Amino acid sequence: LIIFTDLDGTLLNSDTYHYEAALPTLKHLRQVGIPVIPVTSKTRAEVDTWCQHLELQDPFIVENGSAVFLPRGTVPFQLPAGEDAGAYRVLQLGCSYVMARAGLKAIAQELKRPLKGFGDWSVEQIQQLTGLSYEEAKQAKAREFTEPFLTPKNMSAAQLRQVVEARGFQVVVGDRFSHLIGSGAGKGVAVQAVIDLYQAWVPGQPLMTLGLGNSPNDTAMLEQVDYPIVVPGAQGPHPALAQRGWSVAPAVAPEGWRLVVEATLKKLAPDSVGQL
Ligand code: 2M8
Repeated sequence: LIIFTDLDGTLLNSDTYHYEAALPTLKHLRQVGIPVIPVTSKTRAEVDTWCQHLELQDPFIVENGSAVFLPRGTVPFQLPAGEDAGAYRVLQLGCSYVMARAGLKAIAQELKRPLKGFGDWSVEQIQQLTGLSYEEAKQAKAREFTEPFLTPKNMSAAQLRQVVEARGFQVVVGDRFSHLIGSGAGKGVAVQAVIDLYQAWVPGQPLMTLGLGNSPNDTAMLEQVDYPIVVPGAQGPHPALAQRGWSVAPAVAPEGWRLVVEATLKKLAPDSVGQL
């Protein structure tokens, strides 16, 4: 079993970012060797810090599937060819941040709208928009591949998508922001790349995959896994995910995450449940 999980609003509470309720479950998963792979809009700098809080040592996927970071010292499979950054082998799927910023400017000009993103804001402004601490907002601003921007009002999603795609980018919708990402990126392709690496390590053995998300930008990840789970917000599951008929966790993050992961473990991997 491999667990792929979004962070904001899925494993971390969407307003307070608290996560403590999930720590015992995460510890158990680590002890029984079930990888927990963050798949998030967050930057490498943010996820690095979150991996320390959550005590995760597994691969992670940043900036909406723009890059997969594989810790060279701990992954069981053979590392694919690629560049190294610090302790990681990096599989880049998306474009550079410079490209994303230039893309946002060009799209804004074409739409005659002042589209504003993280590159236009100070750390303090990002704090106000997100509720992150100064240090966290600084890490969120340290973007390498994608640009989160305020979704323009009075414009259909289809109209925005058309202009974005004509310029060779994609747009995905997170909790608070839209994200301009490269054409080769995506939570779905990045999750599949990680599944392929684990599968090559145990050829012929069936791998089970569980995915958890809460926003439209999680759709591609949830489509890629065997067991997709939607974590609801305070108002219930996001309508775009609710209409897919996927299972919905019984509570918001992080309690909903814990409950649904423990229930799934008992069903799919009863031998690994132990003291849970
Ligand atoms: C952004 O991501 C969230 C995720 O859904 C959003 O769109 O609201 C990203 O910029 C991320 O880096 C940042 O940590 C987060 C903070 O709320 O916002």
